[in-house]
Amino acid sequence: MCEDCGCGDPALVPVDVHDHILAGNDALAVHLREHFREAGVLAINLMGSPGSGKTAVLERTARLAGGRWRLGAVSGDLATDHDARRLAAAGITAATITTGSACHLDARLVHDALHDLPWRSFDVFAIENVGNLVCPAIYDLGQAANVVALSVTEGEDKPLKYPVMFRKADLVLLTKIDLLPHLDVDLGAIRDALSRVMPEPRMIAVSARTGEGIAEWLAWLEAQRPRPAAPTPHAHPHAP
Ligand SMILES: Nc1nc2c(ncn2[C@@H]2O[C@H](COP(=O)(O)OP(=O)(O)OP(=O)(O)O)[C@@H](O)[C@H]2O)c(=O)[nH]1
Ligand SMILES: [Mg+2]
Repeated sequence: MCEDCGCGDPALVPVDVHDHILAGNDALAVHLREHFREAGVLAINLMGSPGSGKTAVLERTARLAGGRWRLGAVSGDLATDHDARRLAAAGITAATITTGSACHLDARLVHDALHDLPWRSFDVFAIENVGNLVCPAIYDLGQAANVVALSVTEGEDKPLKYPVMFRKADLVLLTKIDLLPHLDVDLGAIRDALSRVMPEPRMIAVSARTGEGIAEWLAWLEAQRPRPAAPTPHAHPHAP
């Protein structure tokens, strides 16, 4: 149970109090987004079920793109710093956010974690959210894009069962596709489910184990990176 947001239970957190919490969160998220944009940092909110392969994808990303981009991350978990340690071992500058009982990250937690990170130097900053297909989708963290890791073992119907998460996704990473030969998974059914909930369905199938699809994921990240603002033309000509 998430004591912070009450997991949408109005008996625990009245609707007006919940709205107030979200409004405060959103104001701080706007502030974070502005900072990321000014510093040229691509911030990604990486969400998904527990064990869907979020950390493994980031580890693979570092192996293939570590020389090209300065990568940073925060990793949210109820307990342990396992993921931040894994990410650091892969070459990502990473910090842990320990949430205790909260089942999602919020803008305040991310903001405070940034104090311990050289975040302005990052090209790509991954916010690995707490493993959960519900609450993380509700909290804006100042990210430029939402990415949801959905593993092939979770079942084709998850986008239909957790529409809020998938409706907010800019990209779904279908993870662990090296396992497909061992499973009865209908990729068409997953694509169909995504097309019913995502406003602009976009899915990349990847395997952190074999590296399949990771190049496409990197190309997607590259396309999201902020471009430097074009110089504004002078209104008057310079004297020769
Ligand atoms: N076969 C296979 N296993 C994978 C792949 N990616 C991750 N795994 C395994 O799936 C398990 C969970 O992976 P993690 O990367 O820890 O998943 P996560 O989403 O970060 O987990 P939490 O942060 O705990 O929610 C581990 O045992 C990984 O080895 C993959 O591409 N293929
Ligand atoms: Mg993880």
